[in-house]
Amino acid sequence: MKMTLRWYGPGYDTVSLENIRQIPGIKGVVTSLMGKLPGEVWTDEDIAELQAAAKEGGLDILAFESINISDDIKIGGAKRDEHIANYIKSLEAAGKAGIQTICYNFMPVFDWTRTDLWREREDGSFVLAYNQEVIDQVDVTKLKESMEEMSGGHLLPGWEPERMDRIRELFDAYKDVTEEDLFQNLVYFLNAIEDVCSKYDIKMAIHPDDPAWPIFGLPRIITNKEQIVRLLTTVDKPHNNLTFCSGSLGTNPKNDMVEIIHAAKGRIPFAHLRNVRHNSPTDFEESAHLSSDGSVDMYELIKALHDTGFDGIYRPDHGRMIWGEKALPGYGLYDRALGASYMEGIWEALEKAGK
Ligand SMILES: [Mn+2]
Repeated sequence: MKMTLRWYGPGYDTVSLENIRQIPGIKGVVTSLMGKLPGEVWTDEDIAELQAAAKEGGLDILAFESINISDDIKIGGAKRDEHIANYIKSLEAAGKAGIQTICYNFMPVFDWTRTDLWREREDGSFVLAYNQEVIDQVDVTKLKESMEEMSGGHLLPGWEPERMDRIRELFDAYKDVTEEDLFQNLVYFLNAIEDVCSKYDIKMAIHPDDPAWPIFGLPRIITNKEQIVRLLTTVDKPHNNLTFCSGSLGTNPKNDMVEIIHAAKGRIPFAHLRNVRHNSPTDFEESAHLSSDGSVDMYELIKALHDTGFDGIYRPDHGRMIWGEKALPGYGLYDRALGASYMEGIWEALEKAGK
């Protein structure tokens, strides 16, 4: 498995490529055009510029995370076909540039959701956390302000302010969209992009919903094994794949992630690996990567990837904020580097034990 780190690109990330490059075993970065709104075209020039910036730091781009899907595509709205045509142009540009793994998600309105971006742990580190009781009391129209406050003014991926300004309108637009509608709109999208994906051997890798259950009364369709298997079998084509994310699927203790990896065997080109600690049935926090620090057995997960022949890319996903670092919540350098080394060690042991 090839280790990568997420890098937000020039002007967005606080961690330099020079530092990322010094993490032992790093093979490249996964990144995105942060300035693009969902529905807009990624041009050849946009991608060439981003690739040049990565190259200047000595690293290649191994995947795009993410090319976001517009709400019109998710809802099946008036601009769906126009936005899909734009998405196809973006995929064409990515394919021409040699980038063949594309992460995306199909979550309505909100990308990942947390209630605390700076929860202090016993050891003085800071982590992202989620508490359902807080969510149940939250006024969604004020969520943008509270996220902005918690992020310390950084632009959070998936929380584009332009979209959050229209939050009421968005909730209205999703009001009659059922889980089944959302699923069928995803199938429509995947069928529509099949040709361009086959042309460039592009692997679309859907990211699970985070947290892995419906929130704010909005439908969620990628939260467990049954839903993932349904998607992979409904569009049973090489371009339809999963980003296996232990941080998202692991939010629900009922998910047996080893089983999910086996069920999606051969369809996981990209993995996000990290641990989660469940404090109560309604509260979890993002712990250090080690099995001993959280509720997920990371050895068993990585072994399941190894057993199923995983040869894709992975990233250590989020890390804790440690050693006084100031960075985008979840995306500091130090703890992600520690996590990466830990997981590289597990992989090396599995490789050698298998010989
Ligand atoms: Mn993830």
